[in-house]
Parts: sequence; C-alpha cells; structure tokens
Amino acid sequence: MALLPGGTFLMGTDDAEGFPGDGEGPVRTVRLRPFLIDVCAVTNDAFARFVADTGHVTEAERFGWSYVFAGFLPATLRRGAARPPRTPWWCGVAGAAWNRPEGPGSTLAGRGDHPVVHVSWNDAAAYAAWAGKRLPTEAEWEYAARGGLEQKRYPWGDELDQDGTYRCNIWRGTFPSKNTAADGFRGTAPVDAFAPNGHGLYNTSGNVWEWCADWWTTDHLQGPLLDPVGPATGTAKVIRGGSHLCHRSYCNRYRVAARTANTPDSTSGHAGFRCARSI
Ligand SMILES: [Cu+2]
Repeated sequence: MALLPGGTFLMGTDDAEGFPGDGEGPVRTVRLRPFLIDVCAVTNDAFARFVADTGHVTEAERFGWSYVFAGFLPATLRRGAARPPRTPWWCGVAGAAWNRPEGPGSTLAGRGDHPVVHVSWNDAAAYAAWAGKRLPTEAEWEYAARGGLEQKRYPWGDELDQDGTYRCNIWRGTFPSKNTAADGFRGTAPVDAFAPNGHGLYNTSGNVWEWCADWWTTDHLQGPLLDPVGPATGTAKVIRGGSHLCHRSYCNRYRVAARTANTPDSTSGHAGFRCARSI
C-alpha cells in the first residue's frame, strides 16, 4: 500500500471534455487525513486466497450469471445471450464469474496478476473486511489517482499518450467494433502494467473500473470539506477510473475526474476494486 499524506486538493472538474450530468463538477476543495491505499487493484490470485480462506461465494455465482463483453465470447455463448438494448455489446452469460471471466470453459490461466472482475460492491467490501482494509471513499480514490498533480485530465498530465507513450489500458480503435490493442491489451492487463502515477499507484485510469465506498450523488456539498463520505443512503455505488473498454467516442471516462455508478450487486467483466485503510 502507499501511505498518502493527505492534505487539501481540488476534487472534480469543469473540463469541457467531461460529462456535466455525471456530477464531475463543480470543482470543490477537499481536505483528507492521511490514509493507506493499495498501489494496485486486487488481483485474481489475491481474490483466490480470500475465497479459499473464507468460502466466499460471489454474487455473480449466486445469481448464476454476469455481463461479459461480446467481443471476448465464442459465437456459441454470444448467440442467445441477453443483451441490454442500449448497450448491446454486453452479454448476460450464464456461469460467468470471477474465476470463469468469459463464462463456462474459460479460466484464469495466465491472469493471476490481472485484476479480479465480476465482483460486486458487496463482494469487494467482503474482501476488504477479510484483508483488514476497507474500500476507499471517492475523495480518497480521486486524491490518490491524481498522483499529486492539480486539475490535470489524467493521472500523468493533460495528454492521453504523452510523449508518444501509452500510459493506460483503454479501447484503441473504433468502439465497439475494432480494438487495435495498440496499448498492448484487448482485455485486462496485469495490475502493474504501465508506469505508476506520482503516488506510486498503477492503472487508476483504464484497465478496470474500481468500486468506491460512497453512495452515488451528482449533488455535491461545496467545500471546504473534510474527509467527505458521500450521501448516507442511496441505490448505486460510485465507480471510478474507466476500463479497457472505454473510448473517447463513447465513454470518455478514463479521465481522472470521471465517474459513474452501479448498483451494489452488479457485476461485469470490467469492474474490480482496490482497498484502502485508515491510519
Ligand atoms: Cu467507459
């Protein structure tokens, strides 16, 4: 984990490239006490240790299915899969789960150091409790992801491929038909792929969405705030960072201030988490 000193930072963005309806702004002043945060997302190997130790059954396993990106599925599984009308590249696949990421017949071989996916917020919270940690608040997540830079678009600066170097695992090419994998990866990447940010954190932009502790709202309290935790109740939890499926043309949410949400029992092949700890 990285020990972050806390302090004051500017949370959110008024970036013209952003999505005002997502509540990315207005920019507000937030102060955080020092805390620890995982430098990487939780890996498949680490989640396997948790499952072996506790017998935890994930929500995708209990519900019997999870969402898999259509392009990663063999035609036999793609055919007949339920697809949300507005996002038809997602297939509801029976038997897809953290240890069978593309459904029956798929394995984690070669992906032990990739982020665990098909885990709900509830699964992530259970893992964090087992590890003696907790999920980061959204404010902690953003402060950590910004890597000490102020109001930059990405964790490394304002330019996506700064100095011609790929810094994150997102969709390259034309979404959703053609991913050139120019950044090296079509699906998930090892959690420590690419250069870390200024706080030593890897892959806060792209690779997998990351669950935060907070309930979702777009109606933010104005600063200065001390250790904000979001609304007391809600129906969806904040996710941050974007994933290997994000592309500027459709979902430009690998920007460091971008945000969206999902219900706490939702699972898919592009959402994972990292943990934090109070000190
Ligand atoms: Cu996206």
